[in-house]
Amino acid sequence: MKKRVLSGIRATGRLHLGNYLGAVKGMLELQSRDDLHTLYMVADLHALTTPYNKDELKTKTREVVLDYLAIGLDPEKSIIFIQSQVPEHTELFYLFSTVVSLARMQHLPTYKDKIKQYPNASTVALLNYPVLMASDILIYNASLVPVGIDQEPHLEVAREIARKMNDAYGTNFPQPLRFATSGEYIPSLAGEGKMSKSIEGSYINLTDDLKTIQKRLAGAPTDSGKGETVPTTGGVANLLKFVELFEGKDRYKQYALSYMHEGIRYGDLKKELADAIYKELKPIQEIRAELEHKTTYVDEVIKNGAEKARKIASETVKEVKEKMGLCKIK
Ligand code: AQP
Repeated sequence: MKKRVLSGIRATGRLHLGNYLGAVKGMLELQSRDDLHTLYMVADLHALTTPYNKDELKTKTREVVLDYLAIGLDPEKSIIFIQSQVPEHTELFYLFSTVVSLARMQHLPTYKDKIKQYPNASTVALLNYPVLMASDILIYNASLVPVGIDQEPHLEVAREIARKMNDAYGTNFPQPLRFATSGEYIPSLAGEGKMSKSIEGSYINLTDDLKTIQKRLAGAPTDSGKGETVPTTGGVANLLKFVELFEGKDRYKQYALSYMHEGIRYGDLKKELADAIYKELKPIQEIRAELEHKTTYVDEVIKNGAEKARKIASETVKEVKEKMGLCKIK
């Protein structure tokens, strides 16, 4: 049997370069491998773990499906589905929660960060996020997970749950590993932390036009443009990282040399970088604009995806329930 791959993105807004380079590029790469069976979801249940607007959730969920398709995820090769349309995820999540300690969840760095960001929204759902994520992955027995490096602590939880379930109940869950891309950590444009949908000034969206990209880059902090060593953290380091990602290593090296000699003119660097980013995003935006009119096609993709995913997921849940000693329906 082919190895399975699972990944997902929360339905919390437009995808940004971090989601694209850290997750979706890896999803694309794995989709083209013959030895793998890829499943990609829109994580709408995970979107409920931080404050959200219920009137916008459906639109945001569909936006991610459109982004997936525009970037090149192909329903002929991958199962593309919406998490809440496969209710088995939440059923397995509950079964998994019986082998996870409260303390383990409370000490996760991602949980601590989120309650700092949303002090009035420290819910049980947020605490349980990694357990649901383990269920998302293990329900398909997925062994490869293309996600950014920020998700590594959650993958460790998934591996622990797999081991505990296998030891306690004789299941045969794999130890899922992260599939890393060269963009596994995309920094914030603001100079500190990671690029994030919910941090204004930190991101460039995949749907941004050239003017918007230029405007967003204009806000990125810089320095005098000159120094003895090239900065490795902060605004300038982040800008140079984007140069490397979108214009290549050679261009990065040229700028690094300029920094230590004649100096960098950030106006020129930002203009050139905006062009390079837009060049990569323009074809995606063109396909996305076409997809916005193909309502029936997108509906079909979503419906078929849920059906295919449920077939696999229900088998796993049935097996786990039996192994955990729950009564079978006669
Ligand atoms: N800055 C990043 N660099 C590399 N990868 C990133 N990812 C997110 N930010 C970066 C990866 O994108 C995938 C989906 O992330 P998500 O939307 O499910 O959740 P998130 O990590 O919480 O993303 P955001 O943008 O930070 O959303 P908000 O602001 O809503 O919390 C994951 O694979 C993640 O690693």
